[in-house]
This record gives sequence, structure tokens and C-alpha cells, in this order.
Amino acid sequence: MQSEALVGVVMGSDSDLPVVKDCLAILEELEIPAEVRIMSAHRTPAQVMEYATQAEKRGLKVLIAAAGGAAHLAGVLAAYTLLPVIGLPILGRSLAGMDALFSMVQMPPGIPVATVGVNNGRNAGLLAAQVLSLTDAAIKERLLKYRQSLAQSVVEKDRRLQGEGFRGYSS
Ligand code: RP5
Repeated sequence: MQSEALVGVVMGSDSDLPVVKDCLAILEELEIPAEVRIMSAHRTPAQVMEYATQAEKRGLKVLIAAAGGAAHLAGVLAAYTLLPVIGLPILGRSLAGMDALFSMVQMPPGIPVATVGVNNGRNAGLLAAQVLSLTDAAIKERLLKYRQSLAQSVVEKDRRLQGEGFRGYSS
């Protein structure tokens, strides 16, 4: 089925949703159509394969894979598509998220996964937006405005710090 979405966000479990929400929120803020699915490299491997092999034909341009633990989701998606795959490692019940981080970032040569920090859903969305901005001037413009707003907030904090001093300043 053809998709309106440009970004396909896949998470290994609904327990990943609190982090994935940050990713979906920034995509929404940047007006980038995205779809979100629950699929597991371990529990529903056939669906993951089907999704990845159809993704490009359906019109998706970038995939984001969120998973925790022995997080193979991003790597398996990447194995079945030439679309760029962004890995979003989720902090699990042990090992401080290092298990998921290494599972994604340490892909063997040949099948890369562009991995963001543990639980950094916002960066996963932004990186997807930057990929899309290479061929979409409107998205690029919105990303530039986003960067300007980030800079502005630092400038305002500094101004407040200078006025209130470090003892009076509350972050
Ligand atoms: C991974 O296992 C999921 O991405 C999730 O982060 C983790 C735990 O899944 P649940 O047991 O909460 O469903 O596949």
C-alpha cells in the first residue's frame, strides 16, 4: 500500500513509545509526514522483512528503528533496504542502554545504521529531517528556523544568567 509518509518509524515494542513520542513530536513540528509501527526483529521477524522490502516502493525515504536490549531491529531493517536507517537505542531494564546502543552502532561493515544517543528520540527525528532536507527546500527552511530558535534560547539564558548571577539563576 502506497504511503503519504516520508518517514517510517518502527519500534520493537509499545514500551518504546514514551521515547518514540519525542521523535514523532519533532517530525510533526517540522511538518514531515510519518507513520509509526510496532514490529519486532525477534517476535515478528517476517513482518519486519516485509516492511523493509516494501518501504521504498511505498514512498518512504528514511526509516527510524527504536529498540532496546539486544536491539536487532535497525540492523535487520537495514539489511532489507537501501533507504537510510536511523537507529534509536532505548534504555532497557539493565546495562544503561549500552546493549541497544552497541547493537545498533556496531553494525559490521557493509550495512550501516546511523545511530543516535540512548533515548534521544528528538535527534532521530532531526536526523531524518536533515536527510529529507537535501531534496526538500521547505523542510530545509523549517530546520534552519529550528536551529535559530535553539540559538535564541541559549542567548536568552545567557542574558538572564548575566542579570541574575549564578546564585539567583534557576534553570
Ligand atoms: C525490544 O525489547 C523492544 O524494543 C523493547 O525496547 C524491549 C522490551 O520489550 P517489551 O518486553 O517491553 O515488550 O525488542
